[in-house]
Amino acid sequence: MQEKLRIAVQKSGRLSEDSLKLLKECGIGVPNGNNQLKINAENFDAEILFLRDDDIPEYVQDGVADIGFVGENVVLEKNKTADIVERLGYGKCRLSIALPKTRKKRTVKDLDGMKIATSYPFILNKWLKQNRLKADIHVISGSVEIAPRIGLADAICDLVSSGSTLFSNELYEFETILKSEAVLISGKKLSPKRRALLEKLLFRIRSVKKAKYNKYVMLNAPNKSIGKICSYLPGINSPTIVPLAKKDWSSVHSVISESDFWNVIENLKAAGAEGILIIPIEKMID
Ligand code: PRT
Ligand code: ZN
Repeated sequence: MQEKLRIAVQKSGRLSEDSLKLLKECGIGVPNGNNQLKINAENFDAEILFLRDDDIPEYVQDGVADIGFVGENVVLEKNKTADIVERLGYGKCRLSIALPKTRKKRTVKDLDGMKIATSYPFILNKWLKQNRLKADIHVISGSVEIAPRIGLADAICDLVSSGSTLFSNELYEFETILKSEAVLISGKKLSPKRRALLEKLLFRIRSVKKAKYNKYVMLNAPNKSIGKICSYLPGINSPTIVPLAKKDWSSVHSVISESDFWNVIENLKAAGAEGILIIPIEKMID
């Protein structure tokens, strides 16, 4: 039988859509499975397994799935044997300790002796130990944010993204203990064929990610300004310079990274660039 890469994806939840979108951008189609547990991917030797996110690390450890798309928070909490092979940039959140607004604390030492409700006992316990704190961990699986109000705990340790859940429960974020995002994990014992498929997928994921963080820029400028303009375009490759029909003018093409995007654009304008076009890049292949 032909070996396929078995890819675990969250069945339904915050990471499902972005994980399937990333696979699609990598040229891997996932047909609508009408609630199936397992489905063959299109255009790639892969099988998609739809699972609860909490189960993904264990399935990967046990070799039921070869790789999985899952939150780093879940990977660290489950503490299974799997490698994080790529950070994926979506599903960003933080695991934080939050306190009722009425309990103003100044240092983490103030957490000593408190009762903290969480669904992340492993990560919290590790953090408490590292900080030489003793707190009483109360494990609950959902709606952690209501624990202080019903008298179940003094504090909570839960995932936060916008902060609105904390706000509406009259809690404030006291200390972040982990920053998390979706990651790709892999089992330790992949067959050579499956490892090769993983490498192929990783190459595609990296090309997609790189394209997202970069933009193609095109601009026109008088030739006398080209030197200065090029100094603002470090880019990956040296810029392309094409003469324009307009005398003593050229068009400059390059790639700039999104992180310092606006600074670069402002510098280019100040240096005499005109008609600046910014174009999204679909894939970037090294
Ligand atoms: O059914 P299954 O077990 O598969 O899913 P689940 O309900 O356990 O997980 P799900 O779909 O809620 O989250 C999947 C993953 O998304 C998490 O493991 C994180 O890696 C990531 N993620 C990113 C988040 C959040 N942001 C997030 N905000 N997971 C949960 N939340 C919750 C948080 O627990 C809290 O209740 O959202 C609330 C806070 O959000 P804000 O925006 O109000 O701060
Ligand atoms: Zn879950």
